Amino acid sequence: MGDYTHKSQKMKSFKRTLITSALPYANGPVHIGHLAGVYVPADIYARYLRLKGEEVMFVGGSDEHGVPITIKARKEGVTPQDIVDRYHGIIKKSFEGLGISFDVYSRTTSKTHHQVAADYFKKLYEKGEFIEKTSMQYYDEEAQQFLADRYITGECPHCHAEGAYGDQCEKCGTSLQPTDLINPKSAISGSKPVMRETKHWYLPLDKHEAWLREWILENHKEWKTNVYGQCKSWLDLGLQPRAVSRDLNWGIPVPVEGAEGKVLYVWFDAPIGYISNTIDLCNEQPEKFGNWETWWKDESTRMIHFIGKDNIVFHCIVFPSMLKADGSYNLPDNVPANEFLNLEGNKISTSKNWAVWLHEFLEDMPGQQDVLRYVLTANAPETKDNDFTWKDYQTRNNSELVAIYGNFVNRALVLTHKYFEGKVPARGEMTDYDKETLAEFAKTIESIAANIDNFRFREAQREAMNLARIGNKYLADMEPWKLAKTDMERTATIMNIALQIAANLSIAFEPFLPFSSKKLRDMLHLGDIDWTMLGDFDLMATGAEIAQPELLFNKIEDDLINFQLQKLEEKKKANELAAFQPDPIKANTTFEEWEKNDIRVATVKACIKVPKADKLLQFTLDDGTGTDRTIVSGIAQSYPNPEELVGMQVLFIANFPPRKLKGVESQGMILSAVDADGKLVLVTPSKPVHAGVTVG
Ligand code: B3M
Ligand code: ZN
Repeated sequence: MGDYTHKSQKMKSFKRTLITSALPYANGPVHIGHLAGVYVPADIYARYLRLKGEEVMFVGGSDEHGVPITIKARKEGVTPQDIVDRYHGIIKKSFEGLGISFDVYSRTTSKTHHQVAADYFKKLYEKGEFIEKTSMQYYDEEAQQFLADRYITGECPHCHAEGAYGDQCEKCGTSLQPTDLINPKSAISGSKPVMRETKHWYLPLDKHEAWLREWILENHKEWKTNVYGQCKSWLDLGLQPRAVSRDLNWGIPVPVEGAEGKVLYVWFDAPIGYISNTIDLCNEQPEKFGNWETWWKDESTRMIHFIGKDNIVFHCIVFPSMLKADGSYNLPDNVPANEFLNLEGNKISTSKNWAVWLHEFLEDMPGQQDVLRYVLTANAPETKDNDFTWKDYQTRNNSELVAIYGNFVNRALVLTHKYFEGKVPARGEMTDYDKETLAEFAKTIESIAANIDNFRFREAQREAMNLARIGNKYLADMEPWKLAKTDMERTATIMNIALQIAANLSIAFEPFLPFSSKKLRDMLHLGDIDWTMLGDFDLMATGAEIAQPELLFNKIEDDLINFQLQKLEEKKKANELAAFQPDPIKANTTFEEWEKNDIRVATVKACIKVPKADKLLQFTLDDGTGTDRTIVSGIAQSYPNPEELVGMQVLFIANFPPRKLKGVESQGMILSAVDADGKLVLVTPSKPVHAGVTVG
């Protein structure tokens, strides 16, 4: 087993690696942001270590507690258990579909987990590791329960929108405390909540601050800059005690007396889920994984947490404090958290349905798992937020996977069939160029490993693609299809080298692109592999038969990409419509006030775009006076073919003072409705009327 060298030059030897990946909330499916940030890198790492023959356990599972799940259940009129059953199923199946090679994928509603988490709490409680505090919180007397922040709505104190939540106003984005809300209301019964005293248990993080500072800031300088930086700013702000229980009826009951109606806070139980899932796995496969405690408590085990940046504080500060409070556990060795992936330039949002969902991708794009894995790694948000676009997906497939890797492999196999009846030809004397090619190849292999060891998966995959580039260039330079006419011996050597390179590629790409690597190995009739075989240029024995070639990757045409783009737009629109709320009614007016507006009907005689203004249309109207009236209106984006409006009747305010817009004098204002998506729609009489009549 290997020695693990930290960048900080601290040497540590280890025998096995426990890899955890954040447990996704089972209140929705998994999207490409989760994949790029957490699951694809964790899977690459797990596959790589397994290929190296190391002892690995890769733990995943669903996070099935917490308030959002209860809110979703209430909205749909089902139980929280129904919600988590549904999404756990979808998530688990879609991870399998993408080849995320968890050794265990369990759930925090499991019996094991409830027991393990409750015992964990009890031990800390008995050791005196918690403090108890009472505080005032909103209580719903009708529903007889305390209200989580999200269960209280009211008027936002900043923008005065109705329906702001106790933790945030979604209209203006301000973070709130429940007590900030004007006229708070319970989302459960609609009644006015009252303040009540409640008792909770807190983990005194302030007491852990000193050792955390030393452990992270002194001993883990090798952690990724984004992770180290976030930890440092938390620590520099000073840590506060954190509540580890909640007043809620969904979760793991707090296992001490006098705690009726209280459950463990979801962020207390979720990371313990990593332990419970380890226990489940060791019980299921004791011969393979042995005793669970070896994975959590033995000093020769190292633990790596793969997470997104929003989970850093929980994995670097809160969970380690929980582990330390117990006293018998290892701490994580590294927490290679990623930043966020955006989609087509906008933040991925579950509530706004702006996402590419994994289960839908697998249905829409069958057989393209490796393409998605490739693109997500190529654009992985390792050091900063990054963007996923469908156009880039297509380009990377067509000009990298197809044109470089796929093309090389296809040529190597097709030519072997063409000239050597599908058998690996014998390699003769190698030229200097052959030797240089293989030397460059071997050097690049080392760089893949070094990058993976340092959690730089993007760079590692880029180097793997460089290996394919080396092969592609070799064949392009050697032109065996020309040589075959004159020199079969030299052709044989070239094709032998090309096949050895192809065999190496099927190993080098295995952690990144497991589906196509397997397909390639099957075509080459290559059996079991391991990482040490990389750089061996005798993997393909002379005379061995290879299968008929099939394409490793297929070109992706525009229509597939356009379908995905359109799907995104439609979802966004459907969501905007579903989220529509009418503006609040304005203050009362009077008939006299209203009558001052001179609203009339006109017939459109002509309508053109205003030059150099993408929003403006210039209307020429018959307003019944016999003189044309010109009105400029900002609705060009709703009507891309303005000539089609000719003949239509519109309503306009005739007594607006004229004003100039882009050099055109506008005499009045045309009325339109603002649709839920913000688009303007012209208002027209339900039957034709005489141009110039008044509206009132
Ligand atoms: N479920 C948050 C998330 O999915 C949370 C992670 C738990 S990891 C122990 O981002
Ligand atoms: Zn607001």
